[in-house]
Amino acid sequence: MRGARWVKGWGVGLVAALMAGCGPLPSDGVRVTIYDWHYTPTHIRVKPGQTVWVLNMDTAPHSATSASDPGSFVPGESDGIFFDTGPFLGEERSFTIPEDAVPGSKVPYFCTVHHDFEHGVGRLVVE
Ligand SMILES: [Cu+2]
Repeated sequence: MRGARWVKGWGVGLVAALMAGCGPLPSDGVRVTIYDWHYTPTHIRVKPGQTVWVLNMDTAPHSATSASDPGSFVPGESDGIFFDTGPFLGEERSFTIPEDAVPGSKVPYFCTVHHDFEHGVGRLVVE
């Protein structure tokens, strides 16, 4: 019984940690949370050199992958920027915007596992 209680307590702690976004966000970072099959927020604004942290709180693996065209659902480069977290579950992954990214660059991103199913298309804009 004591062991079961400990496991339950650990589970609540894990959920609390996930709800908090796995700890403090670095001051130079931006976070996208995937929950209920949606990117939140859907549109993010980033500065050159900034790190984007992607936290998957769903029960299915997802990715955040750049595409050259918002309708293609094929990994690709847009305005010289490419990123791909790869499919992942139960953790947080990150990518960094190049220091020489041109302000005004627009990068659509999507999930390589599910394409547009439920997710919609995320949009990243360089400030
Ligand atoms: Cu997905």
